[in-house]
Formats: sequence, C-alpha cells, structure tokens
Amino acid sequence: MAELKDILVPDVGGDEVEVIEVCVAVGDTIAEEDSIITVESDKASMDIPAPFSGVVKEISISVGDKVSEGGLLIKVEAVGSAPAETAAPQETQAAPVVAEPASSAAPAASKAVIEVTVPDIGTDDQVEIIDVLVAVGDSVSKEDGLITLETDKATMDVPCPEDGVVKEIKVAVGGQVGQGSLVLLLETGASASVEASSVAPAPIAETAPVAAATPAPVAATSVSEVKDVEVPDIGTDGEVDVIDVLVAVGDTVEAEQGLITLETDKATMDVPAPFAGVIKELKVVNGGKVATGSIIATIETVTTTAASPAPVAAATSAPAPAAPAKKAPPVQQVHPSQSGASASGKLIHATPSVRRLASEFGVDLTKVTGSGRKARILADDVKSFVKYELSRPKATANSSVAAGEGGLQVLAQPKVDFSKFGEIEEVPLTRIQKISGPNLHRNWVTIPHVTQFDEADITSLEAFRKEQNAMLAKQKSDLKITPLVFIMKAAASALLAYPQFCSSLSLDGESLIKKKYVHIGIAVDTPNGLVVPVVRDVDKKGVNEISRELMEISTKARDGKLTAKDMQGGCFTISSLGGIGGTAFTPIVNAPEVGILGVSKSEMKPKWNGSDFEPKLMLPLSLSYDHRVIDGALAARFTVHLASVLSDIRKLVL
Ligand code: CAO
Repeated sequence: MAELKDILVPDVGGDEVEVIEVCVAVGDTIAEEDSIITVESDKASMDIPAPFSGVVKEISISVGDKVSEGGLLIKVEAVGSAPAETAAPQETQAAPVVAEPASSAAPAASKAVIEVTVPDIGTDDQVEIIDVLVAVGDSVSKEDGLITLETDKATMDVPCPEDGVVKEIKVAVGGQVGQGSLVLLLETGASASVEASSVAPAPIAETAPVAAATPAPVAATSVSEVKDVEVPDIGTDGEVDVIDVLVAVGDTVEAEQGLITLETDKATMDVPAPFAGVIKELKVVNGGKVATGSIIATIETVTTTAASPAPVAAATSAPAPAAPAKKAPPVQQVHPSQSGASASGKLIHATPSVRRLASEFGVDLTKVTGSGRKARILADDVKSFVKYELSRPKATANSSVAAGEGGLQVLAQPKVDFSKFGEIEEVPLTRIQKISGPNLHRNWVTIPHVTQFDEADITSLEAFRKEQNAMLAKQKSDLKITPLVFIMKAAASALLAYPQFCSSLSLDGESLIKKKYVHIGIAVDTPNGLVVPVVRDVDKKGVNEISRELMEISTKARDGKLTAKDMQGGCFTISSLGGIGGTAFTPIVNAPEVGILGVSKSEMKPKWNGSDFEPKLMLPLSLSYDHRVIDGALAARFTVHLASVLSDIRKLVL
C-alpha cells in the first residue's frame, strides 16, 4: 500500500526563507525533482525539488510563509514505496539546494589557493556551461557569478564562495559539468594555501546521501572586516561633483549596487559597491567633490565559515582532522518561468531578485542593457529602464512606439540627419495631427483589417442628383447635393440590414455591443488635419436635411469650430475622396467602430449588359472592417447591398 511521507525543508543556506510560490496543489501527481515551492532569501530565490514521486495529499505552507530547514512542506503519498516507517527528517528531505564547495584548506597566515567546484545543482546529470563570467586575474567578490549553467529547467550562476583573485579557469563555454566538477582556482586572502598546510587536505565535503546521512551540527563562525571603498578610475584627473548619495550609514548593500552618482562634464555615472556589506561610514556628501581614489565609504563585510554537515560515517572514518569547509552561497537558481534564455534566444544574466523586480514592473529583460560585469543586469538597470520608458514620448504620429497593448514591439525609427542630403525645414505637427496620429496608429496595429472592394453603378443616381441640383439652383437654394449624401443613406440602409457593422467589441473582447441607432461619421479634410464629425440618425433623415447638415459640419470642421460632442457617437465612418480622385484605397477602421467605407472617384466604364457594352458611371467602394467582428462573406454582402441601393435608390424607401 502507498505510504504518506513528509517532505521537509532542506538546507536552504540561511535561517528563514520566504515562500514566494507554491508550485503544486493537493491531488497533483509529482515526479522526483519536480519543484514543490520556490523560496527566496535576501540573496537568491531557489526551487525546492521533490525528493521522490507521488501524489500531493496535504500542503502545509502557503505563499508568504517563512520556512526554515526541517519545516514540513507537504505530505505526499509515495507511489510504489515500501510500507511506512517512521522517517527521520533527513530521510524525507528534498535534496539540499545548497551544497558544499570543494574549498577546503587548513588555517594558515598567508594567501590560499582554493578549488571552486560546482555545488548541488539539483540534478545528477551533466549540464552545459553557457557562460564563463570571469577571466584569469579578475578580482571577484563572494557571491559574484563565476559561470552560468543551463539545465533543461533553468539557468543558474555558480557563485564565488569568497573574495579572491581568479588564478586558473578549468572550464570553458560549451563544456559540460556536474556537481563537484572543478570550475576554477581562486586565490583568497584570508585562509591558508593548500601547499602551506602541513595537514592532509580535508576530504571534499559532499552532501551526504539523502537516505543515510545524519548531518552533524553546523558550527558557523563569522569574520567581519571593514574595508574602504574608493572612487575607481573615472577617466579624468580632476575632481567631479557628487550629485547623489544613494546609500546611508547602516544600509546593507549588495555587490554592484550604486553608492554615489557622479557628474563629469561628459556624463553621469554611478559608483557601485565592489562587494556586499553594511555601510559603516560615509565619507562623501551630496554636492561634494571627489576624484579617482577618494574614499567614498567604509563597508563592513561579513564572511561566514561553517563546518560541513559531514556524514556521520564519513566523519568517524576520516583519518585526518577535517579543515573547516566553507559553505557556498546558494546557487542562484532561476525559476523555469524566468529562464535565462529569452524567447528571442538572447541570454539574460541577472540574479533572481533582479528578475523578480523586472517581472513586478513588467520589464522585458531582453530590452535592458546590463551595466554589471559581463553585461549582467543589475537592479539599477531595471529601474533606469522603467524611468526611461515612463519619461519618453508616447505614441505620437511619427514615433516608434516600443510597446503597445498586447506587448506589441516594433523597431525604433532609424535616426537620420536629413540635412546631410540637402536643405530641410522642421515644421511642428498640428494639434489635430498629434491627436489623430496615435489613434490611427493604434487602430492600424491592433485591429486585424481586411478591405473589401466593390463598385456601384450610379448612372441613374447621378442623373437624379443632377436634376435635383438643377431644381435647387432654380429655387436659388444654397443647398447642393453631392453623391456622398446618397452614399450615407445607402450606408444607413446597409447598417440596418447588417447590424454587425453597427456594433463595437466590448473592452474585454468577450461580447459585441450592438447599437440601435445609426450615427455616421464623415472624414473631413481640413487645413489642420483630418477630423470626423458625426451626423446622427442618418436612417431617419431625408437627403436634403443630410445635405444641409453635411455642409454645416464640414464648414465648422474647416473653421476649426467642431466640439468634442460633434465628433462623438459614430457607429460607422465614411471617408470620401471622390471629389479629389483615385480608384481605391484602404481606410483605417475608426475604433471602436468595426467598419469604414472609403469612396473613390466615380468613372464611366463600359459594362456588358449581356449583349452590348453600355457606358455606366461606376463608383468605387472600399470597405475596411475589423475581422474579429466581421467575416469576409458578411463584408461582401454589405458592399453588394450598398451597390444595389446606390444603383437603384428607390430601394431606399422599401
Ligand atoms: N466621384 C466623383 N465626383 C465626386 C465624388 C465621387 N465619388 N464625390 C464627390 N464628388 C464631386 C462632387 O459632386 C463635387 O462636384 P461638383 O462641385 O461638380 O458638384 C466635388 O466632387 C467636390 O465634392 P465635395 O468634396 O465638396 O463634397 P462631398 O460631399 O463629396 O464631400 C467632404 C464632403 C467634407 C467629405 C469632403 O469635402 C472631404 O473633406 N473629403 C475628404 C475626406 C478625406 O480626407 N478622407 C480621407 C481620410 S483618410 O486620410
């Protein structure tokens, strides 16, 4: 029978860590190594994998809880396991997320060269090295990334176990490593060199086999050191202004975190902390001056040395006294959802906390330029990116809109100095252009447009229109009927016949809002740009009334006297370029409407009547529509209806 087993918090490299994600639910079947929860310490986030497969029966923690080693996470009904027994905590623990490095050396006074090996990476398999982040001769701080590994689940950095100088690198990009593989030799300042030690090298501290080891108590010792932080080479001999002090005494800072901001005559720059620690003293003030080598602050660094939880069996059989083995900082394991490789394939180097910050702000890390070592993205880079994105001009008529709704990304406009090629003049956009441009752009990129072309035989309509205009002229009326008025009437008829065109998509895209009125917007060309006043209840008005209204609103539009109300409430738009020319065009849907009719110049064409060619005045129609709402067949029916009404306007009274 299946037994119920506890899964406990393994060694998480610290006292308490916060649960930031619970990756399983009661009833889930989990496989060995599947992530159970993600926890976050002040240094890293890490997944805790299942030590065995089974079905989740009970979850004892939730997001926001603080957990520590040995705490109960979940109860799992192990599949195909032996009968239940009283499991000692270590028998049911997940494999430790943090393993011991092979940095073992006996104490001595001089420098030491230690071996840095790959800690527990949560898999027994070999994984690929996708980046080597340091070079021989580099000074590295504790927790600096040394190499980046990629498993099938995540990318992770192998951090440096302590401050030192890289003496020799034993791996290369593209190589394969596993737990315990030698990464590099590090010369450290504090502990002994292997050669200097008279005692036999201590056995490399390994994580005890999960089912057999009883960890010995961990004896931790902390050594603190107060170090000066100087202004690095700032590329100038003189003094520069301190324009911002980014930290205060008592602050805990991470390596690479900005301490102060300097301003030269060429640039502003942050001076980062070369190592992590606590600010003990600040030697600069806002508005002060510094030069290369000036002391900025003193930082207290704390180095914790912990005895290895060596297996009992190993400890008793070890012939030589084991030198204290340094506990590696936790591997900065990245949750699969934040894997180092972006969708575009670009590798991103950032710590989990930076990735988390980016995801809180919705920042796509592939767009952020890293200013840390080897282009590593720092928290400040994410913050600067957000500041820049918020401050830069939004979608204007000629802008390169980097991010629209739906994560639309487009390439930035190339910067061209046109004056290099001849004389130029820069003219500001009109107010209308500045407003309509971004709207047109949004509609163009967010609405899936299709344009249906058709033509209407308006031979008899034109004869009728001319008769009417002749009569109006005789009556000394100022009224003049243009083809557009009949097109508006025909459109109203088509909107009533196909009400789908008289609708708008709800904002959540879940429903259609059908309008029971027929208000039609007319695109009017004005010296200041395009405006779209609305003629209301076109279906209920006569040709003369619409003609008068059209004349009034187009005059008002050209005089710049339209009010916002004049331009609201449209269900459908007509853009007529017939008075100018052209054979067809593809108008842009005027959201939230779903259709727009473009009208081009009518033309006499020979039309076959079955026995002869007849001259017919043909009016080109271009119907653009939102394909999310309108199907192609419906659009074709709509234009056929329009053409049929325009060919025989008696149908308007049917
Ligand atoms: N085919 C042939 N002749 C046409 C025609 C057509 N489709 N449409 C209009 N005409 C004729 C008219 O009959 C008139 O001729 P007469 O003076 O001989 O009678 C002449 O062209 C001018 O008409 P109009 O443009 O003054 O009047 P209208 O009612 O057709 O249009 C308005 C009014 C306000 C829509 C128009 O002036 C306008 O601004 N059109 C531009 C719209 C526009 O810019 N759309 C593009 C939007 S996308 O950038």
